[in-house]
Order: sequence, then C-alpha cells, then structure tokens
Amino acid sequence: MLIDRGGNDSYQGDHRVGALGRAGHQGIAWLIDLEGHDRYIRGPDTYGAPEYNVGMGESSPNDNNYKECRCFSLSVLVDSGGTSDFYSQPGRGDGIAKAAGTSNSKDPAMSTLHGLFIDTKARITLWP
Ligand SMILES: [Ca+2]
Ligand SMILES: [Ca+2]
Repeated sequence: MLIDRGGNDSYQGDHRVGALGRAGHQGIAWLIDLEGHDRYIRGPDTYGAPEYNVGMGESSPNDNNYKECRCFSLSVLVDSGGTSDFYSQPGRGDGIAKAAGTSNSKDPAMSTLHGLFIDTKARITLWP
C-alpha cells in the first residue's frame, strides 16, 4: 500500500515492480495519491506475455495459486484532488472511474481480476 498525501509525483513501474497499483497471484496492491499534478508511467511489455502487461488498478493473472484457492487479486489506483494528471496507459485519465480487468472463462487463473481505477476531483481526507 502506498499513500501519498501531496505534491507533484512521478510514478514509474513495469510488470516486475508492482506497476502502479497492480497486484498478482492473489495479492493486494493499493496506490492512493491525494493531491498534485502527477505522472503515472507504466513501462513497455518486456515480459513477452501481454496478459501480464497490466497495471494502474488492474491485476495480473493469478495462475500461481489459483488451483488451491480459486481466488483473485485486488488492485486499486485512486488519484484525488481535481488536478490534472498524466497516465501513459490507455483508458486512464482525469475524471475516469471504472472497474478494471477481464475474466477468462476458458482459463480462470489467467483472469486479470479484480481491479479499480478512480481519478476524482473530490478531495479525500484519510486523516485530519
Ligand atoms: Ca501527488
Ligand atoms: Ca486527476
């Protein structure tokens, strides 16, 4: 979990380092930015498997332990405060809120669930 209380930040990552609010293999990842003009840059796919090239509030596949637990990951990216931000990933931007990830009915372990992306003008106060 990463919570940033303020400032103009630049977040960069790829599939190996958490990729900006991205969990995998039944993990949980939260990236919460409460203020500022921020940049979210996810690197190119260097793994060679597009289903792992996800992030910004979307989970990667859960194939390591899916047989045993039949559960998915939880990935969340929240940006609040109403300032404009830059997102390198298509489908992410100011004012967008959506559930992210896809279900793979043929191979559920390869589903990229669950995910949540929220960029909101609302100010979120986690503590006084
Ligand atoms: Ca910030
Ligand atoms: Ca924003």
